[in-house]
Amino acid sequence: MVGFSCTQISDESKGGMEKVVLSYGEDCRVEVFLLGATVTSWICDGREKLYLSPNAVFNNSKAIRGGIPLVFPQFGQPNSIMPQHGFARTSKWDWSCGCHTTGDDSEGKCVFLLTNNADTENVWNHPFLLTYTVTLSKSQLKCELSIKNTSSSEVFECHGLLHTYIRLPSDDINRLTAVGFESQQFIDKMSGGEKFIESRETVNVAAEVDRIYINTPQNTPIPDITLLEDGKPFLTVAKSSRMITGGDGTIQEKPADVVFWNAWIDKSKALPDLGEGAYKSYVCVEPGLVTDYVSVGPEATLTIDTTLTVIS
Ligand code: TA6
Repeated sequence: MVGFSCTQISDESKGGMEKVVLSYGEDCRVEVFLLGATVTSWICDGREKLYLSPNAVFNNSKAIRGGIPLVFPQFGQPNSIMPQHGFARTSKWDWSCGCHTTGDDSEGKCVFLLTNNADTENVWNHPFLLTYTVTLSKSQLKCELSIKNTSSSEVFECHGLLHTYIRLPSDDINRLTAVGFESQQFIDKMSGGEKFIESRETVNVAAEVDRIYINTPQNTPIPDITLLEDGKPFLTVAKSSRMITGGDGTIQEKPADVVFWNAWIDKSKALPDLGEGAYKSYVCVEPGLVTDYVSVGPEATLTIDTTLTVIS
C-alpha cells in the first residue's frame, strides 16, 4: 500500500550532508537538508518544481543556492554583524523525527527545529525557537516558518522570509509571466529603493528584477501569485502570516510582503553558485515580512507560510 514515508539519509552526492526525504510513492517527494532546513527538491507528478543551482555549494557552511532557503532574523544585511539574510539558512537544524500523516493519508509532514545557540547569540543575543513544518500532498507543498520568542520578558525585532526558487517548466524566463501584483506598491531595489505602484496586470522578466511588493493595511492584500508559461498557468504561490501573542494566544493576521527576484544575465555570472545562464531557469517568489522589522513580544510566535500548488 502506498503511503507517506520519511527517512534521514547522508547524501553522498552532496558531500555526505544529511537530508530528510519525505515521499509518497515515486512521483511525489520533497527533500530537506538539515543545513538551513533547506528544501532543495519538490517532485510533483514526477517532475521537479523547484530550482536548485547546479553550482550550489554543499559544504555545511554556505547557504544552499536554490530550493527554499529560510531568511531570519534579517533580510539583506542591515546588521553587518550577521551574514546576509541572517543565520537560519546556514545553521544546522534538527529533524523532529517522524513523519506525521493525516488519517486519510492525504498529506504528510516533517518538522525541523532551530533554537538559539552560542553561534547565534554571538551575532544576535535573543532566545528563540524556530519550528519549520514542511507538508506534502498530491499537488501541493506547504512550508510554514514559526518564530517563537522564548523570552518571558524581552521583545525582539526580526524579519522572516521563505526565499523560494521556482523552476521554470521550459527553463525559459522569456516565456514566464506572473499575475497578482497589479496595483501593489513595491520597493524597487534596482532603482535605489524607490517606491512605485505596479501598473501591469501581467508582469514579465526582461532584466534584473529585485522588488519587494509591500503588503500594508493601506494596500489591498496581495493575492496568490500565479505563474504562467506562454500564458498558461503552471503554479500558484499563496502566502499568509500572523502573530500569536504570548499569554492569551490572540491571533493577528499580518499580510505578507512578496519579494520578486531574478538575477538576469550579469548577476547570474557574478554569483559563482548561480552561474552563467542560470537566470533563464528560475524566478524567486518569496513571501515574508521584510519591509519593516516585526516586534515579537515575550512568548509570542510569528508565523509565515507559503503554499505552492501545481496547476496541471
Ligand atoms: O531576495 C532577493 C535578494 O535579496 C536579492 O537582492 C539577492 O541578493 C538575492 O536575495 C540572493 O541573495 P543571496 O544572499 O542568497 O545571494
